[in-house]
Amino acid sequence: MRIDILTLFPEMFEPILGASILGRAREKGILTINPINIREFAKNKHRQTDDYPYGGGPGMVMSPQPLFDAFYHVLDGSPDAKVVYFSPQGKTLNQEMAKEYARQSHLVLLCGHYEGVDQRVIDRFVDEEISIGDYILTGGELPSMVFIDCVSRLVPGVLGSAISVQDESFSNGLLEYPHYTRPQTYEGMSVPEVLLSGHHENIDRWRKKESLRNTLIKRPDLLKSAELTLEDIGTIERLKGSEE
Ligand code: 4FV
Repeated sequence: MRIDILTLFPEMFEPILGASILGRAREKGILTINPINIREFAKNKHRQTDDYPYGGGPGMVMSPQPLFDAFYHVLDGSPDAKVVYFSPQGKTLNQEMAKEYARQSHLVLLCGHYEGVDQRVIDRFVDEEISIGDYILTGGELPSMVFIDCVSRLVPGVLGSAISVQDESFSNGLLEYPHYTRPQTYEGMSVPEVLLSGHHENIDRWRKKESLRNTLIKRPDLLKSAELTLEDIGTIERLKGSEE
């Protein structure tokens, strides 16, 4: 997968691009991630990339010329690229969207700044506006990093075979079960016995029940759309009615 990032602050991306899972995936050639400085495409004498808004009002708006030319550059020869713009007006990012984007071969991420970008840029180039939540940030760089993280880890080969994304929160529409590791007892708190039994069917049953419990308590809204078996529905009813 190739990801081009149009940004005024390419240096913001260096720390995450070389680190950990993303760094290894880039070394393996599974991911190509290119921060591109929008300012390099500005043609005016002072390489300005923003201007005052028509109609007046506070703040500045990112000008069309540098962005149009940056898009012509990254989209050249890549008609199937998908363009994402990060904005509070966008569809809120979730795991299902991340799975869809992980299937793409070329993504172009537009990071706005100031009050946002000239609408003609959005109308001409943007396939989808995406929000990471209902709050206002100073720029689209942090949302693009969140997007890159949750999408890249779903690209085959990035996480390696050891880690399954199937058991994760939201992968089946439910929150995850609790996790434990050594030591078996720490400050008087012990790991649930079933996890030490080696009885995989019982462990799986316990994990599903705890996943349903977590979802019922923390995000009951997810139960409406989760993939539930008849046994799951029975478990939920018992959890609701008792201290199980
Ligand atoms: C945002 C969000 C966000 C708005 C103006 C960038 C800023 C500035 N992006 N989810 N919430 N963007 O606040 O995605 O251009």
